[in-house]
Amino acid sequence: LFFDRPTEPCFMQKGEEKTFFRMPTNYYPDKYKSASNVLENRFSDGASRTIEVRNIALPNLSLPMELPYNDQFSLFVPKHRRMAGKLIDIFMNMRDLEDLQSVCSFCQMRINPYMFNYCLSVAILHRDDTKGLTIPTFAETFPDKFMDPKVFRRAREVSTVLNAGDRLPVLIPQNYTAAESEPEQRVAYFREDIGINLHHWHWHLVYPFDAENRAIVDKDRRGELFYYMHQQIIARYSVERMCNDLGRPRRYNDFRQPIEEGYFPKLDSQVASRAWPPRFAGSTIRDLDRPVDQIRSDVSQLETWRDRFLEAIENMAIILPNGRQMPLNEETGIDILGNLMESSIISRNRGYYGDMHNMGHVFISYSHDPDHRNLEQFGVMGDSATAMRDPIFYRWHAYIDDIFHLYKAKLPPYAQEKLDFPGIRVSGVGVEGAGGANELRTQWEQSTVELGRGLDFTPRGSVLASFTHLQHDDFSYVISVNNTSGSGVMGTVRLFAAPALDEGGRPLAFDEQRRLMIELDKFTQAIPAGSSTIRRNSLDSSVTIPYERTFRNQSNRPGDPGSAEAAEFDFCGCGWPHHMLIPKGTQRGYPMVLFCMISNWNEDRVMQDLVGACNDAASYCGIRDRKYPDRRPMGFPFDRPTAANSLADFLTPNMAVADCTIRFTDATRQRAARR
Ligand code: CUO
Repeated sequence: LFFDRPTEPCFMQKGEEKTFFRMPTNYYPDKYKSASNVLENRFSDGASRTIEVRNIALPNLSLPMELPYNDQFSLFVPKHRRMAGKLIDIFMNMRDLEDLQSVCSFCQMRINPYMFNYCLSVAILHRDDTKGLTIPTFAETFPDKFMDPKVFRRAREVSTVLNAGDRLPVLIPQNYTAAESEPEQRVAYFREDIGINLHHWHWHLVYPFDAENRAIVDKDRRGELFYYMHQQIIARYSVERMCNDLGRPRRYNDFRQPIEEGYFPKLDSQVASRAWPPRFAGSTIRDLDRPVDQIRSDVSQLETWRDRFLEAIENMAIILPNGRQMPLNEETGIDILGNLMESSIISRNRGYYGDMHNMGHVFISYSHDPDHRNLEQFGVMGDSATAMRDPIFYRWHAYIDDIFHLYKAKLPPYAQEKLDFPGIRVSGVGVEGAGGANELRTQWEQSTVELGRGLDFTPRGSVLASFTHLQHDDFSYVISVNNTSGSGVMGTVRLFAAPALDEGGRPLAFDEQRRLMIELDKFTQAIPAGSSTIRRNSLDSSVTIPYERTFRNQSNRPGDPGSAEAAEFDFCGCGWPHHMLIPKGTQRGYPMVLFCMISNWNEDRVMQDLVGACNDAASYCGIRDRKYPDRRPMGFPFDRPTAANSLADFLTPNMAVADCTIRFTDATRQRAARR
């Protein structure tokens, strides 16, 4: 209930069943204290259930309460990160659920709603006694971070005029942030996709930057996953651009040059009652001096940190706080660099390597008001739920990615025996679906998302918004294998796809193509002796989560009892949205190459128990409370350069490729109510 109606007082009602929280008088915020009796009577009236909130000795909340209730909240701003880290610790340290409930009741009207939601989500995700608790999707709680604010006006109108059952969905326009004359708009469907932005928000929720409880931050191969998940975003976005006659994103590597791309988000913050500031084309990042955010940092600082990374990569060693060098090796180097670069509290030397990636977000997000003279808040780059809307996100991360690749380029190419799986031959791979053999089909699809939860102070009940997103027809991979080892073996099937041609229509150089390889799926497979065929449904991808999990609006809207299915999904919301599994393609048919490798499971496996874990979108998200389920470097076998001149030269017998096309139809279908 703490997630429902985020800025309303915690006198909750769920559907027809009204629940009343009886709070100790001292829990009421000052503005309501004198009226606490009136409020009690008003909200307990007709309640079928009363929850007595335990009166506990409250922890010291002064640090998190420093953020004004009606301000924006950014995980990238160091001060906000510290405040959130403190609040996470408070929530984590409450000795039982009742105490957690008490402190939440106290906090809800005092703590900034964005920060409250974030910290409580992190705590629920990490506390032993809250695992399995269903939390509404962030797009329902704060729909203002995901869609055109005109929608809310219409939704309020609809809610006020009509009863829940009679309300028609409110339409979210498909292209509302720029005109067609802006070339970047061609990929707005990707940048502004609700599911993609939810995935990114969720990823950063699963991997918080700051908390006293180190275990929350210090997760298995966290730094490497930071590198890999964002590398894949850049690869996917690059391919998406290429399908739309745009070049790959240019790295944002010269911090003194203006940023060519502007971005006008057309989002309003319902909490802060402010429009998100735009960034005009040709803006340049400037030295920051914003006492309100406790930020004072010069652009030259970013350059210094960058140079230190380049120096570390040059030397293949980082400098530790005690002045000693720590070598970057094949096993842990990328993880160490990822943690330094992001950075989080597990950075090995924040004093020297700083906070490069996060502060890049901060510099860009304040380029319109670097000294706060206009009292403006950060732009969309300052929030992990909105950053991916802005074209500069991809230019910044393309540069971060490039630095990681500089490092990867210093590692030796994989030797033949690391790639091969003796006795296993993949004789063919292909896809089958509605488009026939090796043709994938895409189109638009119209779906709905629940807004009722995020609309404060309007009549209760469901109100849906319908929006249009990319979708593809489901398909299957068909893989022919020949096992001559004489007995059954276990293998890991790795599926990737990359464009066949560059922007000029020429075959892509292999070194560029490997960096555009997008992971489609990865799974463990028993391979019997002799010839066999593996069929794998695209819906089972280890990269994606199903549509219902991304949005969770069908089974779990306010008023519906949380279904068993919803409970099972609980907090496994991290995962690339399935509807964005494959790029849009083109109407003519966009040529891609599909790649399949079967590697030796004995060299890949991580022995662990996966019962009850969220493990079906592990490729980009890892597995909750477990190790990353693949011992190989993330991105294997394409994460390092090789001597091969072409993909064909690179192949060992346990690999196969197929030419595929993605054909896009410019038509919109309605999403079936449930699938
Ligand atoms: Cu995910 Cu830059 O880290 O946004």
